[in-house]
Amino acid sequence: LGPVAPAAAADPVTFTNTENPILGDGSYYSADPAPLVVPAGAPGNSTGADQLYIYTGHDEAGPTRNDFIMNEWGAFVTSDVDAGEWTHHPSLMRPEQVFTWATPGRAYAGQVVRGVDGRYYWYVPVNEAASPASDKFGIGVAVSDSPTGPWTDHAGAPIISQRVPTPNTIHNIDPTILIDDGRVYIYWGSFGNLRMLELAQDMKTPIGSVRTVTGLTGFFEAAWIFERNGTYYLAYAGNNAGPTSPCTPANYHACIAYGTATSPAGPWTYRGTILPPVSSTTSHPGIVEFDGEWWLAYHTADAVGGNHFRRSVAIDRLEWDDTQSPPRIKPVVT
Ligand code: FUB
Repeated sequence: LGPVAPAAAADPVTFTNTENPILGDGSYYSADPAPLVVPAGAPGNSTGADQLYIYTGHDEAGPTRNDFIMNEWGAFVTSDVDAGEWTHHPSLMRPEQVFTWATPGRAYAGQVVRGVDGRYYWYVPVNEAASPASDKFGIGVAVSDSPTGPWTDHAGAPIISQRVPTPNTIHNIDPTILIDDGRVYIYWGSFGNLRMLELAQDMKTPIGSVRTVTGLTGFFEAAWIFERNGTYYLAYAGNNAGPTSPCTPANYHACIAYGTATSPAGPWTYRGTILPPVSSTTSHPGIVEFDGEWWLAYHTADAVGGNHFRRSVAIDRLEWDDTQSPPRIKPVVT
């Protein structure tokens, strides 16, 4: 099932599809899902119903290209996942539109959260034009009064990069944010390196120093932090084939694994896998409670014409085993 209404490239498109991927006809490839609930009456939601936004990157690689082409981020929006009635915003933000210090492209995985002031903050990895580092990724933060924008640069510079706030040598991508009792934490990283930092309530100023997160078996990238009933959960893409892989089967496709902690700062305890390796080499979790149920958004290469660089976002229910302490996530059967 594809778009039902012709529209200009950046206009929202509505379609109905109850299958995975959410948009599977190959007309638009999406990756790195980042769900956000926008309650009825919240700024930007006058529909009268709670809305689930799934922000994504846009995979624009041709069929034979062996690398990402990602120039923009968009979002799928619904008020009822089972009904499958989606509005797709194909292009909500491009790096160079918002961040004067960024180069176009490499619009990798980000996350939108509502700050303590109720505004929408979009944390994204982008390349910093002036960085002398060979890895120019930095994490920028954009702000808006609406979940669909318009977005403006909130910090005027990367809040994290190989230059700031403290020099580091990791791949500064895949930010995920936790707001907990008014305190703000950002986690990020890739290639086995996961870092965290507390931010002030202005959503951009570092508090304290960068910490290394450990204890998550086979952590590769794509961290997703959330809290449920006082337990902190950190889901992530597990390592590819290798001695520490949590994935079954262990191959060159990542799985989604998770750990738990009793505080945002850890220590973290590995708790198992949530999703086996998918058809794309990368995997990327986005977990949210919406409409009284829990959901796992991820991506696969399962759309028409899909491949490792033409991924498409999918969504499944997530169920809990509350007989264990702390409660465990039941593995998703796709
Ligand atoms: O989409 C580009 C990168 O691939 C993301 O930043 C990673 O999480 C992986 O999904």
